[in-house]
Amino acid sequence: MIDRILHIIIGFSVAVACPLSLSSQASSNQPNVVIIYGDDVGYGDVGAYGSKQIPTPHIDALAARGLQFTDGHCPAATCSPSRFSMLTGIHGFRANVRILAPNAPLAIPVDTYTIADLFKDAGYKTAVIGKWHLGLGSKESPANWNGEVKPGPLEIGFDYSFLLPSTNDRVPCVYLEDYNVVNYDPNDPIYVGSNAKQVNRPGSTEYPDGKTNREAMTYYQSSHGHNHSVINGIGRIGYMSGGKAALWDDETMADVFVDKARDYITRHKDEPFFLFFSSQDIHVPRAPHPRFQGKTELGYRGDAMVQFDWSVGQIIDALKANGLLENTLVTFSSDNGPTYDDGYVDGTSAKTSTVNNDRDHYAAGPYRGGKYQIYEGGTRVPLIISWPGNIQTGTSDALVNQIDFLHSFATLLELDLPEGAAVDSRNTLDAFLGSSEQGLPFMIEEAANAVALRKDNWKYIEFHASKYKPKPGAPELYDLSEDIAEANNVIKNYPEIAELLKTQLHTLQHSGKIR
Ligand code: NG6
Ligand code: CA
Repeated sequence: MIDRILHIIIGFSVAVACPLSLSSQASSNQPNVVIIYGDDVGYGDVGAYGSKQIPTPHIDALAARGLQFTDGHCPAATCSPSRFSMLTGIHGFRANVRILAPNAPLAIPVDTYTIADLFKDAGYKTAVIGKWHLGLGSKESPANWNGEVKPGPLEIGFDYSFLLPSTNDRVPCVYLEDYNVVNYDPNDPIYVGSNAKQVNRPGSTEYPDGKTNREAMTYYQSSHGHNHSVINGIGRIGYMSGGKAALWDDETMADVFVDKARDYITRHKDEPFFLFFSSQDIHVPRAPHPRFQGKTELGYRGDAMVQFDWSVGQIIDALKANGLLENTLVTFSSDNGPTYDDGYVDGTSAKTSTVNNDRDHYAAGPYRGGKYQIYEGGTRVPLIISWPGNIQTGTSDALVNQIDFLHSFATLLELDLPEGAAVDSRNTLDAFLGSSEQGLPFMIEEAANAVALRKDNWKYIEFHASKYKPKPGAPELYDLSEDIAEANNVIKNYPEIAELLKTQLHTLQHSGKIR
């Protein structure tokens, strides 16, 4: 007991006092970097992580060629804050980033240093292809879907973007290439908003309102929310009108992103590039291409994961075809943990569950909770890094977090971060490349209604009021060395440890930075 307390005190002071080492173990310092990012993919949804029900041969092969982390985390348990943190190296709670509404402005101030800026500074070409959900336009000048939609990724370090602007369950249901809506028709102007009356403009195609036309939801019904504009037979969050010729097709979305990514890789094969490939899979509405439907016994959710695995295989294939596999560092991960019924009656909840059932599929693996939640299932996600010839292969139990990509890649590229940039991003390059088993000495986890501090074997959780739960619960403490499933809250047994962790958490939260 006293040992444990001492360990915490000493560990903390060491972490604060030591300047970060900026030495790099890398043998090549200009690899292409491809971040493959899944949406709501859980720890247990990948074969290499124990999934028996979902075949993921391409992701498993990536793991076999690379390093597979067992304690790898996304920065938050929901999409926008997680992505914000990965791109900026700043915790979402510092900027008050929450899940963004369909027409939200860009959540990353344009003067913020991002991971794309870093690669640009290193002379790379930089692109994002896929789901964005970090807002577009500004507060003063909201996104104009009939003109140039900006600011967006191009203002924060990316040279090229091809986007699903928000999420696939939100309007506008169109692709955006750089500043422009793809297949835009000026005779059918696009309006986006939260209020039906506000967006049904004369001259623009009107879509059924799910609130009054449930029968228009022919793909599947919404289970909660997702009942505003109905597009392609699927109810969405938010209203839009117009843009009929520009509407995406949900079932070919993976094909579209893969084509764009393959094309990007081929076009840039002779210069270093950074590609953020951000799949919509396996977020709701899960609508995999018919060629993937029925590939698992788990329904749409499992089949969407098979589709995502195919996408991963396609990116690897494009790298191989261009002779780039050896000189490309590929990461595979997810923006938050798994969820089942997230708004549509797609059969998932009946067939996939965290509780024991005959399907034996545990989307969060052995961990408690999932998307939205502060328990490990919320942020402990698959994390694989491959860089043939330059990385230790196998598995690593080091505690690592995507928020540290920015600083770690800066180390790899031998670049100093600008003063005040990426304040929560720490250099863990050696852990990411497998040359050290030493991960983070401590780490903050973030969810919609809670924050937690992981340190050594302990996890201390503090809840705060949220929209859905105005009265927060009492703090909790788990000993992960004995209780990986966070089943036994031991805060009453170890009040001194809880107190120390609480103090450290508050210091980190209020100091405005982690480094
Ligand atoms: C929630 C939505 C959910 C999903 C989530 C964002 C409702 C009731 N729930 O508000 O369906 O869209 O936001 O998911 O509308 S995320 O992965 O982008 O964070
Ligand atoms: Ca997500």
